[in-house]
Amino acid sequence: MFRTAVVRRPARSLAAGITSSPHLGAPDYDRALGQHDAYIRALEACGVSVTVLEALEEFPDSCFVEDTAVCLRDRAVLSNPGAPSRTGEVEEMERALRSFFPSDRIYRIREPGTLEGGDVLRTDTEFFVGLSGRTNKEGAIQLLTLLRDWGIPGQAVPVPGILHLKTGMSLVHGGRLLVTEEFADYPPFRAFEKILVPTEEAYAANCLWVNGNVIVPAGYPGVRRAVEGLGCRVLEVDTSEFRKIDGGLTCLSLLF
Ligand code: CIR
Repeated sequence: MFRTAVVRRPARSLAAGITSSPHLGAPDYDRALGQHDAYIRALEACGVSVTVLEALEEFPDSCFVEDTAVCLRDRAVLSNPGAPSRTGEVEEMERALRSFFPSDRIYRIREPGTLEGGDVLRTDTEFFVGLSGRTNKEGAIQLLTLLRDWGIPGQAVPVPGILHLKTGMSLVHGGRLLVTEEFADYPPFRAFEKILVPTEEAYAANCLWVNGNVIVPAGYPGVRRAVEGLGCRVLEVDTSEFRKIDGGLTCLSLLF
């Protein structure tokens, strides 16, 4: 059960965020703010208390707070983003997380390790840490070692040609995984019941499970139908402006 969410308001500089999809155009700041408001309302409707941090103009990608830390109920691990323009976001998040965790319960991923939270998938049984262009082996080992010391199992998995592990999969109701084609037969996830996302809806593989509800991105009817079929409550939030700079639903919050 998640009680708390931490989000950060999108900056006006959002349009300068890193993107692999320039053909989608630049995000519209006002529309992004409206979508962010709706995201906060959806989280609240799922029963979490939302802390909203101020925008950071010097960091265009800073609304994607998921990448800056991995939070458990009683401790947090600050990340070390593989994208150099995002490194400074971590210090800002550390300040915010101090209101939730004692300082001796805040850990960090250190050089030469890099890790972004978008590569960390938590399932009911274990953690998976994606090895991507943003998270390297050293960063993954540092996180997995901490988790192991805390009695939590986990493993590193290669991420095939997408931004983060959770760009292509997310945990939905009943411990199932919503996955894109690349992960349909991926050996590390063999034991999971999976729901395959149609290729044309690949962006919607990133949904957000919160306390028995699933938040889905607006505009992906196949994924919406599939998730509704699981018998949980489905909430829809439009993320079109965040998508333009490779952001999805999980990226926009830290939940614990
Ligand atoms: C980036 O490339 O870092 C941002 N434009 C998007 C980050 C998305 N974060 C996530 O998937 N966890």
